[in-house]
Amino acid sequence: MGLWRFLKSLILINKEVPQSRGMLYPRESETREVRSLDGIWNFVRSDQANPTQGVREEWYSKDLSKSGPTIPMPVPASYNDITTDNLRDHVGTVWYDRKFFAPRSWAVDQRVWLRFGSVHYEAYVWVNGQKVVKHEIGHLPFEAEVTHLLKYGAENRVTVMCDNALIQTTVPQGRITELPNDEGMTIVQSYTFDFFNYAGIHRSVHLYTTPKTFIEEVVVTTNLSKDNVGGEVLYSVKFNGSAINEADNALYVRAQLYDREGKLVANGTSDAQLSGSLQVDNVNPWWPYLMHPEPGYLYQLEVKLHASNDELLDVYRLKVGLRTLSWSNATFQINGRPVYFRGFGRHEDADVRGKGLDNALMVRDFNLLKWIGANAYRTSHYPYSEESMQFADEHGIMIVDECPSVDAENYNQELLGKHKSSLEQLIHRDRNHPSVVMWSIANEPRTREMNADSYFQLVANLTRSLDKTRPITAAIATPWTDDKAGRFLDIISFNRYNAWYSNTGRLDMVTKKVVEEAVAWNKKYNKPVIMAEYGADTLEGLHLQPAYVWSEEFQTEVFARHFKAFDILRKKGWFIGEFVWNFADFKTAQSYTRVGGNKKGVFTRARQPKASAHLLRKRYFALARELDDSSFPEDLFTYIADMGKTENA
Ligand code: GCB
Repeated sequence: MGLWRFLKSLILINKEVPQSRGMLYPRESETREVRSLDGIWNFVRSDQANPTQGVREEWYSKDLSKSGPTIPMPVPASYNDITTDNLRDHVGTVWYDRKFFAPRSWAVDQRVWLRFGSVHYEAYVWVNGQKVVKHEIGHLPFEAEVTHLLKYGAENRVTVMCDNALIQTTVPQGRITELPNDEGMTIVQSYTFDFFNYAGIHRSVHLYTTPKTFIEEVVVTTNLSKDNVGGEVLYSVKFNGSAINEADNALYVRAQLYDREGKLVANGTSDAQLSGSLQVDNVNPWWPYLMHPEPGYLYQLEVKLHASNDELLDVYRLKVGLRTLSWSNATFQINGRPVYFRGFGRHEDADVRGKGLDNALMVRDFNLLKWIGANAYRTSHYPYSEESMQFADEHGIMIVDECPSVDAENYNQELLGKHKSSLEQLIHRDRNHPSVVMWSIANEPRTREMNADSYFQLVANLTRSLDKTRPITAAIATPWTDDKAGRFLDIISFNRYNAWYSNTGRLDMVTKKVVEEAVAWNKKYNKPVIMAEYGADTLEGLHLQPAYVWSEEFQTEVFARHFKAFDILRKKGWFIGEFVWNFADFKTAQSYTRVGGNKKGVFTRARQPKASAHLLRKRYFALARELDDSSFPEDLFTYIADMGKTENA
């Protein structure tokens, strides 16, 4: 590398990132229709050695089946575990297509949008052979208008090319190498992060209609009075389309707020900028699970866009939770009450469907979260489905919302741009969710590396400029002595595996080390601290007494030693949460340290409890009782003996 290029690589410049538009979750209303394109699509994998063949041969210009044999592929789902051959480890492009009808009624006075909840990693989309959109970075939605490309009252075709290749400038990063194998040379994808790089059309595909002039964006923030009795909903709307009458600014919005029973509790008309506020008396604030008898209280906000002649143009409804967040160098508060986080790092991961959206799994997971008494989780290590965010709103589960940056290293300008863009897209998508209480801007970035400070300063600055209402964290594993990113965060999260990756098997080397490390982080940055990951791989059914690594006894003991540390730390005032790694077992790349995947789950991959789940449940409910006065579930303690507690009859 020449001197100039070397010097240039040291400087990271703050460049603007593209701004997301639209992308409201598709909902039906009297002015909108929604159609799902989920189902079985046709699928072709490209020749790994010839990944651009399909583009050169224009496979999108006709049915995929005309270019070669196709196989059926479910959408949404990862494609990796569907077949019985080596599709699992395919590197590069794959193709999907399907046909659909566009009703004749859509041809008049409507606009039609094609929306993908997530395609991992890079997606190219064509409709009837015309390119409509390209999107990079998985786990985030994207959409395009297809009004002029559709044949109405006729059959249409949508084609998707998806590329799973991860390189040093993708988020997350990976490496592609060419290695000799028994047939000659082959392409190998490697990555440092610890979950399988599942790929494909992971979330639902929708077609939806809007009127010609429609509500493109709604942003909501809320305030509560000091005594939590009075509430305020501030809304701001953007429209798209030409205003019906001459002056664009003649449009206005009518906003109505309904409570859970459907009673109108506030309404108002916007100003000329389509912003306004609604005042709510005797408000039901949004509270986390077990912090209040009625957690997750949601109102419905009805937004009606009107032309100046009062003609109703568009209607969009969304759920709104009224709550406030505040934080200092020692606490995190919701509605003025201190919060102690008890929960998990998780993954979107399941047998067969990989990272594909699965409502049965999602509902089961929320039932387990509530059973175990958790009040929060981190969306490690990427944005989770929009449906799960809505579910968290409704159930009062707090979310530490993480962007897809994991194990970031070799900081460079292109990576910085995409990392920032992933946060811009995440905040654009999730800003209205009351459940989202914190942004996590990275997991285990290599924060001792050169440039880590300027890189994370720029990432944190962007995040703050987009949302001032929530604090910023990152889950850091770099030793506190070497870390260069913590000073740009509001809350320090650290990941550490005492008795597992360090001092393996030494249960007597946990408690003190956890306390010492948390204290050191707090001393260095004077900020609240969360232990965002701790745990031990555990093979369900392996029992060894005395505790030995991989056994259920060992996981239980590791947890108990951490609980002791957390209770010492809680007394210090600035220690605000504990997250087990992981909620459930999950698939990883093949490695000799992983038996069928990462087994640090408290639940198995099939979502059944290991022994540690019962212990954790007792702890989480004990914390809820101590801190928020909630009561114990009846089955929390198994009857063993009278223990002298019952009165003699
Ligand atoms: C970590 C990572 C997580 C891994 C975990 C482990 O620090 O953040 O992605 O799965 O450790 O089990 O090694």
